[in-house]
Amino acid sequence: MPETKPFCCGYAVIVGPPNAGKSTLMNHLLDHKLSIVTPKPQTTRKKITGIYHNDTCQIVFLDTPGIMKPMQMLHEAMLKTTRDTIREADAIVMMIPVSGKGEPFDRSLAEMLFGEWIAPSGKPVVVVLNKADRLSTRQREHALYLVRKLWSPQKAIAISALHGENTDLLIEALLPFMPYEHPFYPEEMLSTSPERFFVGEIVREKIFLQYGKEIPYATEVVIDEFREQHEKDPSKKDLIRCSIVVERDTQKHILIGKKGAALKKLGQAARKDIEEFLGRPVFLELFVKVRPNWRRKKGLLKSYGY
Ligand SMILES: Nc1nc2c(ncn2[C@@H]2O[C@H](COP(=O)(O)OP(=O)(O)OP(=O)(O)O)[C@@H](O)[C@H]2O)c(=O)[nH]1
Ligand SMILES: [Mg+2]
Repeated sequence: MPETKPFCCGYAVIVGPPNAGKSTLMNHLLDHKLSIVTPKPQTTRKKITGIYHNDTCQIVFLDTPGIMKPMQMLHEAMLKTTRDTIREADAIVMMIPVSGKGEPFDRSLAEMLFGEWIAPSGKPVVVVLNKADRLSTRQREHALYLVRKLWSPQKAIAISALHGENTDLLIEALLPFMPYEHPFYPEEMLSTSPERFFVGEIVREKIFLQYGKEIPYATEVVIDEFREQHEKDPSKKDLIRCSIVVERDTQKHILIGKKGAALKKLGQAARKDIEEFLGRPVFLELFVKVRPNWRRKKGLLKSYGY
């Protein structure tokens, strides 16, 4: 008789600098676009739960905001999220992005990450060197050697989240640290966050992709109304009313564009992805509001869920 492995379950937090590929990794593991991904740093602002299932384990992945030097109250709230999420986890996936030129990774950044955020938690850590598609085999081996020498993690793996390379090794590496014997969530469940949260995130992703400079960073998205009409009457589309909050009038004008063209384009791109995500058609209405300095105002930040 083949030996059957006991079932295991637990929480694994993905921690790393902004733009490392944390959200890309979670999406790849779940085979679902759950967390938004853009080429700009500081895309993820809140904890995103993604539940990975297979026959032998359930791993609840926690995607977190990237670790950076806080410049304002919003950043401090984001970092607090990451800190609190590390506390919840049974194991840490420390993600370091590699570069193809010079040193294989930013050593001072990685040392700060390990010394200030990972080591003090005392939790098991699997280091993943992401974007390894940029390295030759020799460079990969050198980078892994450095990681093992510097921090002696439980495991170190070079992966490409974008191309799904070696991500199965990460699942295997996490299994010994998943302490529970029964799954927490039903098999069809992908996340604990509600649909409306992801709808807001999709709008935010499109803003990050469509606008440049400070616009994405000065923007917050709030779902004012999510009227699910479809379930009661399948001939009706769900209605989503969404506010885009910016800090200044000039930003509002840029968001809206000439004769509303930019906002229209944004709405079209967001609606397409929202419909794909929900699997049903929707009406999406976007409004732009100015809330001066919302990123520095405790009350406003709190009302936006930070
Ligand atoms: N070449 C390469 N690019 C990658 C890889 N993984 C992610 N990227 C790219 O890196 C960028 C950032 O990816 P994200 O997943 O948003 O990074 P993140 O760590 O979640 O970033 P924040 O949410 O800002 O903290 C995107 O343009 C990805 O396509 C990889 O394995 N190889
Ligand atoms: Mg992210």
